[in-house]
Amino acid sequence: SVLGLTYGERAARHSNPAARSLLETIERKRSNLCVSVDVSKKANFLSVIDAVGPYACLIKVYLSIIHVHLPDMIELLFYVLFILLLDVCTHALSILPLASYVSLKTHIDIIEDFDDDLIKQLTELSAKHDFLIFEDRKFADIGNTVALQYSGGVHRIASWAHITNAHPVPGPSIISGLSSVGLPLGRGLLLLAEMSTKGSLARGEYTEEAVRMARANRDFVFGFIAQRRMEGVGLGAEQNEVLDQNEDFMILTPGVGLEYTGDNLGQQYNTPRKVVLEAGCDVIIVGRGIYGKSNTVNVASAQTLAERYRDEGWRTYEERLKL
Ligand code: BMP
Repeated sequence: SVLGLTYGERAARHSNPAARSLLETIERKRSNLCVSVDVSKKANFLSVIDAVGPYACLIKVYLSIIHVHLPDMIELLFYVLFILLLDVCTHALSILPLASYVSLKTHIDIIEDFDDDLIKQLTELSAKHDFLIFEDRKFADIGNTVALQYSGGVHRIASWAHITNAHPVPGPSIISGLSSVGLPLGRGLLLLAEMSTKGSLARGEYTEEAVRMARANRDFVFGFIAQRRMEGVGLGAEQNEVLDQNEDFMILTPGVGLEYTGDNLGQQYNTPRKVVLEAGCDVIIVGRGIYGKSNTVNVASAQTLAERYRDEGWRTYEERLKL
């Protein structure tokens, strides 16, 4: 098991540059804390990151929830209308017979327009505080579409996010699509093998398949979003698969909180201790436990709590090493 190794020792066992860099950052900063910054105002978003940055190895963001400013919104609308018009012209012949029940499908997030200053500041903070950036995009489409979503659109995720993630639901082609964009840039991917929510369907055979998909794409997929280490999962004798002694996937775990057991929308929390020591996970992902639940973000308290979660996560890891 890799549980007896330090994060630093494990860095050498990964060929993916983002994985190596994450493990080295964890070791250097003595922090296995990933702060999840799900706040929707640019100013709050950046000030929370500036405050918690010193304590985190990784900052998890989901840029689609940042509000687009009104002027940008109007411009965006023109783009959409323009594209729709183009689409209608190009496909006029095939669409005309269907005119009464036509519906046009777009991918709004591959439209070019966004506040580049936010990305600039985020990247500067990542250098200032020495953390990596994980865009929690949860890709879930066919290979060709995810490649477009990952490389282009409003957010151009691949150009700044060291790490992103995907649902394995479409099968291995989602990895091919994303790695065609991310691998040349030295990016890394996590698969959502399990979820923290009540009643999650990501279990059993689905989780097993996720592990097999990752195993077949080790250069790009370096770990999972999961609730436990999943050792031996996907290695059933009937599959004739051989256990790779060097197998070292990173397990990043959301649904972590010290104060609560859940929210009223299905989220379930475990303590850092349970996650790192009992479940053998590598990185704790903490959101509202740090930046709070109200709309007004208290930066000072976010800083104190980030320090507390970092200390708890690291202490537990050191305890795990001694087992
Ligand atoms: P919080 O600690 O505030 O509950 O936030 C958890 C974060 O992790 C959210 O951004 C959520 O989208 C994400 N997440 C999760 O909670 N469970 C999962 O299984 C996968 C996730 O990405």
